[in-house]
Amino acid sequence: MKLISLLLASILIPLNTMSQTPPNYNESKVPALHLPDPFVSEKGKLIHTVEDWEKTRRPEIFRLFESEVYGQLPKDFEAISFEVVKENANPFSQIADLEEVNITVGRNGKSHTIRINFFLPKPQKGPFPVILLINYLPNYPDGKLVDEAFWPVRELIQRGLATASFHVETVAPDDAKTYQNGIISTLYPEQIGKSDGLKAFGAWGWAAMRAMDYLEQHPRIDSKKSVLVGHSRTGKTALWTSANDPRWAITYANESGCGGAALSKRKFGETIEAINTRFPHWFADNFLKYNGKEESLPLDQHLLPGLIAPRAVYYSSAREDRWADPKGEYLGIQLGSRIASEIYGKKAVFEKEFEEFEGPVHLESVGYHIREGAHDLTWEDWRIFLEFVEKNLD
Ligand code: GTR
Repeated sequence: MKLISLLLASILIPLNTMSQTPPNYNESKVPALHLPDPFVSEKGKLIHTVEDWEKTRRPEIFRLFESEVYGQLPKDFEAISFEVVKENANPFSQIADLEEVNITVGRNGKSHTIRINFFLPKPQKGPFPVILLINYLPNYPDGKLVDEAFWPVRELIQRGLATASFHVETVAPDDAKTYQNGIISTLYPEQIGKSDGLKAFGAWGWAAMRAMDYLEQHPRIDSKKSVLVGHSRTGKTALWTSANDPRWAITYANESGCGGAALSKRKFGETIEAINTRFPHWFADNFLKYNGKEESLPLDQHLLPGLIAPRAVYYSSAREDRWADPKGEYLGIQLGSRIASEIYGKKAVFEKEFEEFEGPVHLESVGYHIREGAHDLTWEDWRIFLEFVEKNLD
């Protein structure tokens, strides 16, 4: 199932983008980069201290991402309840407890229910660190809960970690025509039609926050040791979620590319026009203004890790995944980690240029690896990332 969808994706990319400018894969054609300075405020004030950052510059940058890139992520609701149901067999019953949790959220007399699947190591009581994966792969027709190649529950449980996942379809369908048919039209209809209104990434991020609401009150979970993981489209989502929700200790975006880890102004591989054309339901409508006009963006993705700092951020790339621009992803974290190092004093300086290093680079609160192969979240990615988790979850 997964293989077919990946093959289809790689076949579809060139076909779908044929009517637009063909993607650039030539480093010598990357334009000279003029990137906004994280350390100078909109009024020209130099930003040196944590207070300058948190009171002045961070809110400016957050507002730019909210209005120009991702759209709003509303935080208000009136009621939330959790119900543990038993619908599916536990595939790991020897080593883990399974909780299938319906999270119901109410606002303005309406409600919406999302589902998380949650495994906890047994027989230990915990409290356990927890990893939440945002899943978008096609639902399994046989109703099984886990594709182990993508979500290695057994290995996580064996390492003493609890792990949960939800599917984006239970929140907002991943479809340009129907994406509003979840929480957007039910709970937040006033967002529809706004140029900076809630779109699919914001909706999925909202669901990750509701999952955290559950994890936070769970007696067997140490929610201070929480890790949010997303691949590709949900890697982009994970980053925006964590910029909105300080409860995540570590945020991992695997091969999140355009609109995630990678610098848009490089225009290498997937461009803003390409992503907005294929996936108009992901980003705020304002993002359309930058189709073919990356140079006029008042920000770039190197500013995103700073919104998460001093909490930890981890990126990874795959060498053949040129569509996601591995070098642009590396620059995103290399430049983005300056907030962690220069404002928060972390040992977080990426010394080497992209072309020189072999990696992985695991620093204090930031990390990166690149592996051979194509676009996918693989066990190799998890294994290397888990080494970073061990060092950064204390
Ligand atoms: C690609 C898309 C990317 C990325 C990915 C995915 O084809 O162009 O932006 O998000 O799909 O989520 O699988």
